Amino acid sequence: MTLDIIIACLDDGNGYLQECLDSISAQAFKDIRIILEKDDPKDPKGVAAMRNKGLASAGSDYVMFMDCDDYLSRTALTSAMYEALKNPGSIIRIPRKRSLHKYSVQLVNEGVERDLRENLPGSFYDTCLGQLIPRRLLEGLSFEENYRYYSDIPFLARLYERTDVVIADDARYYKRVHNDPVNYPSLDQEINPERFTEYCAAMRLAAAGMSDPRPIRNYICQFLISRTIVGRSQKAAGWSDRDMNSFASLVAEVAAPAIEDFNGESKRVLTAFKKGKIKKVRRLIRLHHRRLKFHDLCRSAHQRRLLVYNKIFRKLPVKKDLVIFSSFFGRNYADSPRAIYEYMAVNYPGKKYVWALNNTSIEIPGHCKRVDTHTLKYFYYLAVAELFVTNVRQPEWYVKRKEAKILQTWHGTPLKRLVFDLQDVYAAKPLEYKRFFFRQACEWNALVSDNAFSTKAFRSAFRYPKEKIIETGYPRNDILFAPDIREKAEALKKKLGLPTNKKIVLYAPTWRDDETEGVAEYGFTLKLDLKKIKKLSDRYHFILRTHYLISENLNLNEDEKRFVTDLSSYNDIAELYLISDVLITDYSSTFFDYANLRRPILFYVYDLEKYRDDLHGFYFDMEEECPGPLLRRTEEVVDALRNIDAVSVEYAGKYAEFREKYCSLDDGHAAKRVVSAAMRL
Ligand code: C2G
Repeated sequence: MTLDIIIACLDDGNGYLQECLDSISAQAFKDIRIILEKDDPKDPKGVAAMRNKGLASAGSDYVMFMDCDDYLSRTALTSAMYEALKNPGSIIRIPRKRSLHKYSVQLVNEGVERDLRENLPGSFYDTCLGQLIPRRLLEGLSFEENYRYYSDIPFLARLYERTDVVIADDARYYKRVHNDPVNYPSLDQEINPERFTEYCAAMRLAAAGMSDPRPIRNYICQFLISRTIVGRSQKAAGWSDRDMNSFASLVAEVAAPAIEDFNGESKRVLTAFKKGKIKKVRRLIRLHHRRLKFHDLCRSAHQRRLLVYNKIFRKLPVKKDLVIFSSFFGRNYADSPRAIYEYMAVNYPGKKYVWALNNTSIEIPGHCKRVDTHTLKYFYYLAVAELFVTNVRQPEWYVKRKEAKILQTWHGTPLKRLVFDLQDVYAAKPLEYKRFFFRQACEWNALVSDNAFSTKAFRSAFRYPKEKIIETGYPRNDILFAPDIREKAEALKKKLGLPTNKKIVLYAPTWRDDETEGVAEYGFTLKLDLKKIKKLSDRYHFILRTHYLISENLNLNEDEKRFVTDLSSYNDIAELYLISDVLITDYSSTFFDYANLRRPILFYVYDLEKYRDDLHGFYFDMEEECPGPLLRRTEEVVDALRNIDAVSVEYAGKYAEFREKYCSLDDGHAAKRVVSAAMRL
């Protein structure tokens, strides 16, 4: 059996086309002919025309359509062809999943799928992609070239009347999600007021071409119900009267007989459409969303707090001299917000201070209130505070008021590419991430930068204006210049029960974007082989500390606990720097801070190529600039620790250059400089 794959392409698919072709050439099934129909960017004819051109030259047993920015799972065609052998004459449908990842990363994440598209009954009308179609069934069929978005619908409506559809369950067709709809929207993401007019025309054409239009009638009804009185999308509420009337006449003239198959609210909405009662449709949509809102309020304390925040607290006067601090979303009393608070508490005693801190076991010096981020008080203080000092993005629901100010300290010198400098976004809401981030960054009155390198990166990553950046060194590093760091370190080691007769090694890796465990939760696989590390336990004691986004606990056994202490939940990593004689890290920004101590740094970068080339990308050339060796295996880490003095000598020059470039502003007084700038905001 042979297969023609027709790929309609406008340009190089913004670099995605190669991944599409790679995924095809990687298939075990080889009897494939690729028909690549490139549209002329100067005079584009559209996808339908390209596909018709491809059809004209097709000659294999089966035909499949792909978009140039999509790709196939490794065994997709083997699985599909197996189904074709078992079901000769049927259409073999490869289930579509949306992917946020590059092809190379998706392969690693095979199975880590997000079925982001609800499977509407009959939803196979909306695209011909990823279906192996017996070519003999395509006789007399073509795509309507006047349509930009919905030429698949009439084409499929007639095709499905000629045979049945069999699903190849083990196969996957990945629909690549464009996470930058601002600069590179896919057809689905294009905003076009004509879109629904075309949709209705395509549906009419589909119904007219069918000997039995019942399936498409049902599909039209399902589509309207799913967009108006199912789910939380508010899009239908925003439909123009013109679109509403298009749908109304589509229901009246095409789908009306199917209304009898529905009941309750669905039937009410469809009947209102059929009668052209647009006001009633809008009322039913509003009612649906009010019911959801009420349900939310009953079910979710957060929604109730949000209602009070928006309807009451935001209307209260902003309290002058009230400052609220938050570090890592209320997790820690740490980082630059802590340093700024401790400076202000001494030098601005007349102000009132609030800390958003969920861990009640952490002590906060001085006079301040503390609120848990899950309480109404937190919403209250965020609404009325004059100054909000935070080291991460403000909550999505937070609205900065005119009289209020946000001092964003961020949480490290960026080694990893960020936000607008990222092609692939792995955040919890990838499609909104860049849009949200930009809105939030616009609300920051000032952004603290540790050095010129950070300033440059932040301007590009956040699209943030230079004049609002306070380049002063990092307040969080002031602690590293305190005169009593030795005493503090000894006291802390005793408090933590760490041996004082051994050197302490801190292993502080960052998180991996593709080890998702859930929304903003990541897994962590300890790649440091503790059995080998144990050989050093006569000289060293190890602290393991995973990133705060890592939700998994490190399960150390009793033997390991003799030479390893897990301090992942310890409040402030800056204090752990003080007690550590050596830092082992990877792509974490920790080393830009630790370098202020002039102590050895080792880089355990077992997945450097994947992290740099596939996952995140860097602003910083690690091979070139790291002030310590890049180590790939535990054995190398053991050797480096065994010869740590020689390593320090070998990297002394690079270390000095590194400090000059990244640490020159850190001098123990950054908090003072930041606060005096903040007071002028
Ligand atoms: N951190 C920590 N423990 C770790 C890793 C990081 O306490 N094991 C803290 C450090 O203060 C570090 C900060 O979290 O500076 C940021 O962590 P990164 O590993 O650099 O990763 P990320 O949170 O993605 O921030 O500009 C900084 C970037 O935004 C990176």
